[in-house]
Amino acid sequence: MIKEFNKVAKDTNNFLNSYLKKQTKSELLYPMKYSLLPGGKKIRSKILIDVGKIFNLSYKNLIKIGAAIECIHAYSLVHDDLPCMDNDDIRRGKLSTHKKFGEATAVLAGNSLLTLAYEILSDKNLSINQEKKLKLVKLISKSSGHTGIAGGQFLDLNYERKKKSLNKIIDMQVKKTGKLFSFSCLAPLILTKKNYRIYNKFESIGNDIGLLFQIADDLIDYKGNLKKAGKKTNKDKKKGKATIINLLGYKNTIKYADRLKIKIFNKLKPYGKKSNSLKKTILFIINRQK
Ligand code: GRG
Repeated sequence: MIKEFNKVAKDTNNFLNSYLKKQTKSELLYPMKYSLLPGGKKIRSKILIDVGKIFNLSYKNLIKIGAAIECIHAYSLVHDDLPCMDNDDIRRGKLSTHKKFGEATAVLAGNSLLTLAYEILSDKNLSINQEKKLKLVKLISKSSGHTGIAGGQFLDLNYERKKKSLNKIIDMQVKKTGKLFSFSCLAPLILTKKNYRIYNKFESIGNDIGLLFQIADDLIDYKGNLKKAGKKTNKDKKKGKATIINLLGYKNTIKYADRLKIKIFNKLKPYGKKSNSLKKTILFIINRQK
């Protein structure tokens, strides 16, 4: 499992490295690289590859699409760490981008990572037809903007120190984290032109994987430590974050996550062995320590 993870991470990083090398030089390239590489677990790319396996898709194309996802993800982390957001000094075991380069540079490097994602998706070297490219661009935009990551982040900041219902917390976490996972699950379907029923099913699988991922992240904050997590922990309680753990407590959150896992696995049953890789990644998500 770790071997498969490492391969996806390595191939994604290699692609991003050579893509950045071909860019016209600018002063922002270094802070962009710092925020993007070698980067984190590349779990969104791994999910994309796993779903691609179910539908027998080309690994090479998926690595490129995954690289675009990782650019948006890195951008969201750079902005998430800013003083006006979650104000964090450490990310991926090193200084967060604004701590290393200053706030203005972090904002601009983040913005440039966002636009890089669109550059990668619309690149002529991504060998898929224009119609599919356009669909990918539209979906990744919806996943990142006010109906996705940015909208979820807005709610997350707004819900601090407020008592929110489970449904409101789930809605916020699905937007903040789930929508990009949902993109990872849907991009392969765009490439294969699957029908609406399957599309809706994988959209909901993606949202649920993202929610599960966010719950695991909150559990790491609750129980983990800086050395293992590569970022400060025990922050959610101090900040009064609206999380499922803060609402339901530790034990009930574990039960909730277990039910969510069973729900996802049931939806994957029709795909038999072809979904084994995705199932293993989901188990990794639940048991991860960073
Ligand atoms: C519109 C893209 C965009 C961003 C602006 C700041 C912001 C709005 C959104 C923040 C969203 C955010 C940081 C969500 C948390 C998701 C999460 C649990 C991140 C940790 O992901 P990992 O563990 O990180 O995959 P690595 O380091 O492994 O890549």
